[in-house]
Amino acid sequence: MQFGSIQLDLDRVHVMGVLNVTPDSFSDGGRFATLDNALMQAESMFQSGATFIDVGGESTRPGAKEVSLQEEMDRVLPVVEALSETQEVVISVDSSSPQLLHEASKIGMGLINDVRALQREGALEVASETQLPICLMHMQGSPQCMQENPNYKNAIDDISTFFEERIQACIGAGISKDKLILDPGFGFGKTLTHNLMLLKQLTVFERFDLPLLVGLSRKSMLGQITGKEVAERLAASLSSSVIAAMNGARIIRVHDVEETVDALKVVQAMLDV
Ligand code: 7PM
Repeated sequence: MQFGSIQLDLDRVHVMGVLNVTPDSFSDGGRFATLDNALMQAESMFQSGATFIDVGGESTRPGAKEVSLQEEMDRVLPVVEALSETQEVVISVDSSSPQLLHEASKIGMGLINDVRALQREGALEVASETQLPICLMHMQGSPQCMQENPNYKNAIDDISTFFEERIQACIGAGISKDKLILDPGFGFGKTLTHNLMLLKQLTVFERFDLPLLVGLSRKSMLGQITGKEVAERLAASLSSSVIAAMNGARIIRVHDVEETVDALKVVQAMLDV
C-alpha cells in the first residue's frame, strides 16, 4: 500500500508508535506535549523500528472531554510538519476533523486514522480528496459515554455490519477499496468479554480482504486481566500484540515500540518459514 511517498508491504507485520500530543494523555501524563519532546519521542520510535507514527491531539479516553478544533490543530499540525521534514516514517494522524485532515494532507500525512470512521460531516469528502489510505475503526457510542453500557446482539456481526456500511460509504465517496484498513477498535464501547472475543476471533475479519490494524497497548482490558496500572502493562501489551499478529493483524499500534518490534520479529520470523 502506498502511504504518500512511502510504500509498505502489508503482508508483513508493522509497528505503529503512538505519539500523543494531548496534555492529558492517560499513559504518559502529557510529557510529550511540546514540539521538541514530540520529535525526540518520534525519532526514538523510528530508531526502534516503528514504520508508522500515529499523531493524535484529541484524547479519546473513556469520559474525556472534547477538545476544540483549533486546539487539536495547534497540537497536531506542527508535529506533522516537522516529522515529514525529518523522518522516513509514515505519519498517521489520529483525528476525525475534516479541516485538520485536509491541512495535514498538505504537509506530509501518510495515513488517516479516524476512530469515527469518517462519520463526521465532510470527512468522507476530505478523505477522498487526499487519496491517502484510511483506517476505519469501529466504536460504539462516543468517547464520552462508550464504556457506560457496551451492548451488542453479536459483537463480531455488529462490527462486521459496521465495516460493510463504512466500506460502502467510502466507495460511494470515490475512495477505492484498496486504500482501506480496518480496526475493530479494542476498548471503544466494548466489555472485557467483547474485547477478548474479538482478539480470539480476529481472523473472521479477513473476509473483507483488507489489512487489519489493532491497538491494545496498555488498554484497560489488560488492567482488568492483570490487575496492573497503566505503567505496569508492558508484558500484557506485548502478549496481546503477539496474539493479534498471529491472528492476522498487520499494523500494531503501541506505546512501547522497541519491545514490541522485538516481540513481533519473532512472529514474523515464524510466519516467514
Ligand atoms: C485514553 C484511552 C487515551 C485510550 C487514548 C486511548 C486506537 C486508536 C486510540 C485504536 C486506532 C489509546 C487510545 N486507540 N486508533 N486510537 N485503534 N486505529 O490507547 O485501538 O491510545 S486512543
